Amino acid sequence: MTVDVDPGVDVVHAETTLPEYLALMRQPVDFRALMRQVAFAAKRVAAELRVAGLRGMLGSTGQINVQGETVQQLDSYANATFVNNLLRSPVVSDLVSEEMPEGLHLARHKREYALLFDPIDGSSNLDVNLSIGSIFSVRSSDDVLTTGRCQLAAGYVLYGPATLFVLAMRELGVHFFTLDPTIGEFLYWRGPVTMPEKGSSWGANEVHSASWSRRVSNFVSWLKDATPHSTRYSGALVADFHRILCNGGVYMYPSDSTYPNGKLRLLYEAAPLAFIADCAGGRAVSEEQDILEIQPEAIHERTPFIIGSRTEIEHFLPARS
Ligand code: AFP
Repeated sequence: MTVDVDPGVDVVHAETTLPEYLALMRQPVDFRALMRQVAFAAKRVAAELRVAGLRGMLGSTGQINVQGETVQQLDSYANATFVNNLLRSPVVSDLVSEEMPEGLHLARHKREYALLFDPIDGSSNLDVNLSIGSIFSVRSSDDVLTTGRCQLAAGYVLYGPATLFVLAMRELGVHFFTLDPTIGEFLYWRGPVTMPEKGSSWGANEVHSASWSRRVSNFVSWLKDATPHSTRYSGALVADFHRILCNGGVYMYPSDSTYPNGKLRLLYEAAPLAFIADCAGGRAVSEEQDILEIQPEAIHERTPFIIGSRTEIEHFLPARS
């Protein structure tokens, strides 16, 4: 298999590894080093997930995290794996994780990258052996609390039947790499990926529908009745977003009476996926504004989140006069 790349750039082929791809695309050496550490952590997590049940690694630690949620043993394992690998990288000077109450500032000779991440997204799927993910956002260390437009790159790892590394970079778009576990490498699979203009599925946790805003409820009626979209909701944002990235459609976690500010975390869930959607031609909004325009005030803040194909998201947005 060969894929089209810019003229003058060596050809990317089926055996191209993630580090080789980034080198071919002339990405900065320090960014390549950072991605190597992220990919290494993801490979460790993927390997652990395959045998976690056999090793007694399922179930909770008995602790509650900064979000007030029960910490699963694998949340804790994955967080430690990401942190320990990133601590080894001299190019990372700040770390923000869903599982850590405070950000970590590392003593480095220069401030360079910040990595903001959710080590395991969709933890309730762990004990039932369903798909989960890891989400990450790369920023300059000086830009941790700035809008999502300032992200330098973003991506996620989807631990499904195959383990996929999805990476979005503004100038290169969104590309997929598949882990070949027999050689322990993420190999180039496809890209640049574009999200279909319109899809045929939508997903949300409808138990909260009674307290959705009228605008959200009207939008859902339109999705269900006017342009029939099937329901798809797995309990793992990465898995649900990946379906939409590939096939189009909508995922939403709007505000409701349980989560008046939305459930999802802006910096390491909503903003990176919004950046990926934007690079692929899709869109993400809170109920008020574009996710990429929100000015964060705290590392763990939440936001209502509606993401998907342009046709559907633009239907949700209020008509401009
Ligand atoms: P965590 O496992 O990181 O806490 O994330 C789960 C999640 O934020 C997202 O992945 C799901 O789409 C959403 O929560 C599911 O929430 P409900 O169980 O309330 O539907």
